[in-house]
Amino acid sequence: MKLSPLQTARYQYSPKLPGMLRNGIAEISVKEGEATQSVADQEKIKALFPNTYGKKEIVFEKGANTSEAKKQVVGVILSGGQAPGGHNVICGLYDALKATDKENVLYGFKNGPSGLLDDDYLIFDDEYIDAYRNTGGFDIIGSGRTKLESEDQFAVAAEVCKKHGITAIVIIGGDDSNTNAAVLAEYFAAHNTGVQVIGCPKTIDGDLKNEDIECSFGFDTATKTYSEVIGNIERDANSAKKYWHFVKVMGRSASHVALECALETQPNVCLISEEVAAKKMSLSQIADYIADSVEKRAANGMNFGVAIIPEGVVEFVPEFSALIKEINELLAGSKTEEFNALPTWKDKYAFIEKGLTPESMAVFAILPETIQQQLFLERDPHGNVQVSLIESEKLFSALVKNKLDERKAAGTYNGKFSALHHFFGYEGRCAFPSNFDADYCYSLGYNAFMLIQYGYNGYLSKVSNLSKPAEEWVAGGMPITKMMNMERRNGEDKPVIKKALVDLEGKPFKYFEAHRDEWAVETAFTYPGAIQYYGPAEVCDLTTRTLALEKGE
Ligand code: FBP
Repeated sequence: MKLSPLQTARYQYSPKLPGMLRNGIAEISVKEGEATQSVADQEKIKALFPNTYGKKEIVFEKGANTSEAKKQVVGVILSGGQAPGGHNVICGLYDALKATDKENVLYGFKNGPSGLLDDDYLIFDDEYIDAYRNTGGFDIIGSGRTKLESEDQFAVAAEVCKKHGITAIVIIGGDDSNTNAAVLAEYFAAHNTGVQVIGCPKTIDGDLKNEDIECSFGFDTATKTYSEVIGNIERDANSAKKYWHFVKVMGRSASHVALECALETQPNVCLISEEVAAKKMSLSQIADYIADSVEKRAANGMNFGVAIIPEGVVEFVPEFSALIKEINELLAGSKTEEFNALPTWKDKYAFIEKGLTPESMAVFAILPETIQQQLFLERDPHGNVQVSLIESEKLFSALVKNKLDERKAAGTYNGKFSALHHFFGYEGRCAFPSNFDADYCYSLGYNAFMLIQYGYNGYLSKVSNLSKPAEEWVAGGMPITKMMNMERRNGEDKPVIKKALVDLEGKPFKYFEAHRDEWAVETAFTYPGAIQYYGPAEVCDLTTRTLALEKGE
């Protein structure tokens, strides 16, 4: 494989560990804190996790290692969407495992959780690991979205572990995968398998965070990557002064990615889905909100700008989610065939008009035709509309254009509006991890092994105090059950880790709210530039603005 100069240089980078993990394995002792309670629904969660509930929070510190000497055979799984730093979690895990005992073994189950069920694996050695240090991607073993959630799957997993003498499984995943890690841990404990399960918090979406987990890994690099490009687009817009750019960013339901990019780049507009839901905004109100910025800037001679749109926003518009529900029902069962058999879009439109309520039809009617067709043509295997595929950046620019045409006719607007569209998601998920993510991930993996070595089961690897230099980070573990509550999922009450949406009372949103009116009218763009890997710490080791604001910095 031909290596780029950066890749060669990154192989040599030594990730920074928290101070308490720096003196070598023999000098890592454990301090147990208080017994924990789940964040809500304590009785129910306790009943569901009788073997793993209520365990103590733990913190590592410098001191004599008192863990029991035992050969460890660990299996690791990457679960879900790629996030920069995943390779370093595995490198940190491998290094701690080998530093403890050269005879320890690390299995990598391939292509996500299905690798464990299919017993599809590789065994890591130094040469293999060294080719992935500090690199982006999940290609070290591949990832997948199979969910490990049923008793049958757990029984197969237990068999596979027994076959290889596996003592622990590390699951690197988001809120769902770590919820399942907790259920698997409970199963292993209840069946006396002796196999431990440790989770690591991953996702670029930033929605796996709570009072224990300050941020999921990958969020830092992904948002820095998007912010770099958004900043470049802003500078282009400010140079040519002729385009409005509508930029959709990934992040699934939560708007953490959009908000962080806005804090980094100060665009004219950034929608926050959670606010749209709280204010019950309609499509028309959102379009007016954006059009106001276009109009005010045009009045100052600035027919250009940048608007950031979070991936999940349309789901948060009440009238739009009602429309989606009706479309799903309209095409349930054999009606899909009936619909597909209609020869022209005009016939299909008449079918739709007949089937929707007048309220939903009114919403449908204002959508651009390409979006109308997307709603009916691109559907998942269950026949449901794939909301994530809706090109909301194009939807909103079209709705804004309609508003501006109306305003032009009314004589209140006399500018030019020319829109360009972008979607940033995959571009950031496999970037070379920033120093922050390289350090954080390596620490999470190293720490995960220490949790295994000290015998913990059903814990999330926890590294905190992240807005400070790595020396001051605090390494330890938290029982996953502590982060759980009961939620209704697919018609059933389930114990889950609560997904973190943007907190409208939180400091990052409040900062944005206090500045956005100015940004909407002025050209207040900021240009973060590319991630820097080498140079002064104040340039290279920066955390996100979100984390800094949350920590009051
Ligand atoms: P995870 O939640 O698994 O970390 O994935 C995040 C994400 O990148 C979302 O932002 C996005 O909506 C989704 O994955 C895309 O999924 P896919 O890779 O299957 O297209």
